[in-house]
Amino acid sequence: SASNVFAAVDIGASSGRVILGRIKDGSSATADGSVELETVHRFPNGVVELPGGLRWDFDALFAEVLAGLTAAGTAAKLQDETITSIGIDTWAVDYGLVNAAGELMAQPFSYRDDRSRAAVAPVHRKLDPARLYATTGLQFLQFNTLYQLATERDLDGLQALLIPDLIAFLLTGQRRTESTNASTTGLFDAVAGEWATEFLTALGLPKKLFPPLIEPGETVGTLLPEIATRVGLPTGTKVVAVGSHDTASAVAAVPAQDEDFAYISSGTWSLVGLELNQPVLTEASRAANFTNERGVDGTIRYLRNMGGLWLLSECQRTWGAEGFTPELADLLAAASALPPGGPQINPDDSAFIAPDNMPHRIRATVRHTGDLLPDDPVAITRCIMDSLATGYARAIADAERLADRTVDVVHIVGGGSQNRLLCQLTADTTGKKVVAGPVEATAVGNVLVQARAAGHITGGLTELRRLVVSSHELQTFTPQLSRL
Ligand code: ADP
Ligand code: LRH
Repeated sequence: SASNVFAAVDIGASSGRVILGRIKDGSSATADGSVELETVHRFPNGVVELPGGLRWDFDALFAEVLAGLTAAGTAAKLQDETITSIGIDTWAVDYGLVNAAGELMAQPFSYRDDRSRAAVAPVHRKLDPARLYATTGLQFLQFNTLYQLATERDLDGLQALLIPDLIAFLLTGQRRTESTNASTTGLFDAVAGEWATEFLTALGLPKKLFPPLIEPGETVGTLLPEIATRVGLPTGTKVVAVGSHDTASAVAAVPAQDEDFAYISSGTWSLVGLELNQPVLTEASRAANFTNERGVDGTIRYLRNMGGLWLLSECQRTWGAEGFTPELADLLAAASALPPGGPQINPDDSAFIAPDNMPHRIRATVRHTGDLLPDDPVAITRCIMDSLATGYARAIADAERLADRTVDVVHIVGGGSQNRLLCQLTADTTGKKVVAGPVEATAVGNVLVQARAAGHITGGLTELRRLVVSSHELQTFTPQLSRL
């Protein structure tokens, strides 16, 4: 029974999965190592309208995690294998409040809930945005954790556990804050790699609101006996910290080799940027709304958090409610056939954050600019793709300028890497080669960090990425000048 098998729990805003990752010949000496994925459990996710706001159905998600781990154990047993460890990643910024007894006080709010918007001005009166940026390097988004926390009434005796940390806590009983995700709170010092305690104090937040930091690769703990029994895994099974911010895991698995690359993690959101060794904390960077999030191995994910395929999935939800349910592939094929040069929107418009009749809001925004977008799903789909591709090109050009870099290739990973129209338009708007895939980069990054912690891989991100390249079929798109 080999111990080269790892379970990745990866929950995005639109869906979650539990994946078994197997490392074959991963030592850096062998060039032909590989990482193979087996998806053992999949489930939908989305915000739910509950009394008091937009929240995540965390109890349901945790039940899916347990079901997924059970399925993982069963799949491993079938191959006479033992799962070495479990890694967890989810979307960033959101948290659950837990009391001293370890009880979750309420289902966690979603960052799409509007309540944090009103907290922005009061927070900025206490902490000037320029000062916040100079320390945290975090792009302003109205839902960053610090604004959400500013809406809480009474935090006495409570701790805030970011979503992956909350899952790890329920599995192991151990409270930690994984550092890549901590970097999305607005309360984390990007240079020191520590909590910016002075900001917690300035906002009147308890000093110990968050549990101590843990780095990707360190062990959180082992499964609680009752959990191990419930999912049928050995009690000694470890939970290992990975890049628990899904974007950190995705970037760790970008199949880049030696080239200067940009990446786009394309899913519900589009995370567009560069990997750097040092944060860029300049006023120009702040003005351009670039973030310096922490990556695996202390790297900086210098990126812009842009609107993403939420724009399309929300349209699909509205059309579905109206009885129009085309296959995504058909919709994209029809949109590809439309001529270029149609109307565009700003995907970052805060008007698009909440879930509510997206086609109408997109058309209203276009009308506002004096243009016209027909009430036609194909035209609306094309408008979204053109707008995203334009935004991607602008973000990459801005990142190159602000970080003083030039990139040769753009890697697109995540669900959006399957969208050929979007990939081609991105090649056209950037004028750069686009390499698409892997779709499951996040789970791959999650598995690779665990495998390295277990000693199956040695080296840094370059060595991890070598395994991604050798294990995945990637698609290349070259700029077509005729489309410009
Ligand atoms: P998240 O992690 O934010 O939940 P994903 O990375 O799973 O998001 O990406 C989901 C998106 O990927 C969907 O909204 C959809 O637009 C896109 N997608 C999924 N499957 C396909 C496909 N077969 N072709 C084109 N796009 C796809
Ligand atoms: C993508 C993501 C992104 C965050 C957003 C809240 O899933 O983690 O990096 O900014 O969700």
